[in-house]
Amino acid sequence: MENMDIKKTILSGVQPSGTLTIGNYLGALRNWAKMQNDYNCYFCVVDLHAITVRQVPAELRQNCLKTLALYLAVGIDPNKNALFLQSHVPAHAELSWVLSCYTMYGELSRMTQFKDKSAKHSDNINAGLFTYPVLMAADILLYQPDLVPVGSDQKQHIELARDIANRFNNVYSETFKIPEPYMPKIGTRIMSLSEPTSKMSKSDSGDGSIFLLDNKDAVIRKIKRAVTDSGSEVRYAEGKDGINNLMSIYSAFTGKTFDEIENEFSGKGYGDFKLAVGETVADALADIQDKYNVFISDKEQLNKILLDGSQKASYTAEKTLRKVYRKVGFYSIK
Ligand code: AQP
Repeated sequence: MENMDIKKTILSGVQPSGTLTIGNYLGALRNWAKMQNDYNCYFCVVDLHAITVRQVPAELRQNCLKTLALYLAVGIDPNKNALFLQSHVPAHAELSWVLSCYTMYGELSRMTQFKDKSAKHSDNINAGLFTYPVLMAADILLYQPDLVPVGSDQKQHIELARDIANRFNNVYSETFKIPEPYMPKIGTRIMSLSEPTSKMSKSDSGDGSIFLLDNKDAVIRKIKRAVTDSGSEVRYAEGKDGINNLMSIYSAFTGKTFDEIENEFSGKGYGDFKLAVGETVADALADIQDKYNVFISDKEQLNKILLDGSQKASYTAEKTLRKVYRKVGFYSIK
């Protein structure tokens, strides 16, 4: 039997706030699948985070299962990893409260995601949107992970989680392991096709995002319409945000370097390049979708995976939470 104790631990999650994009895949999921044999892994669907933005309840429930089925479809094995919903492990919300008393207002005010999301949802700038990074710190610190594999957009949140952990450890004694962010070299920040200076997001409507469940026609159409510049040479360069983004996507899916891509398309225009990117992405997604369709149709199996996963996760999470409660001075009757 594998010895779980000698492996390092990783934790990561995705919000079920829509259908996952190739940004979520390249920035996060694909790396999880690669790391699962070498690490003791906790992969969560962070549904508590999703309600910082209004969700339709029936869609949120469905998106949780869809997200889980996508985890499985990209090759994440429920027998090797704990796969669970955040709301099934109450320790996340409980630790979040404690940590919020060790997080400064000024720190939260500096979070760029809060600024971006409050601009996007100006009619609903709720306290949860503001304290989101504290819940994320709790998500992470509960599992004492060594690494947190995420896209670079989450770097600031992980730095805050480290600061909160260090602060707590200094006030009491060593309680939390200080985790490191782990980011892919390519695909760390996939940009919107329609607005290549903003990141691709699953909650964006329109043609800026490629969703993992998009069909081939939609993928080809969106990439054909992707915003580029007035030039015609396929070359990675400052100011060519649209082309740089498509080159990153092509590179991430094919493994080709930027030099190889520039050679492949030398003398050809953006049209040929976009078609090649579209075909490559669509083929990769078709493979994921075939597997997804099998998993999503077996709700009983999905439920069982979630039950097993939340039991595994709760075991570790509860251990950390009990330690924290003891250190801060909560009275225990046990
Ligand atoms: N565009 C991206 N490029 C690379 N990585 C990305 N990630 C998200 N977008 C990109 C990574 O995906 C993981 C899960 O993110 P999340 O669901 O927790 O929330 P998010 O970062 O806010 O993702 P979205 O897609 O933009 O969701 P919405 O639209 O709901 O806000 C993280 O590891 C993230 O780095």
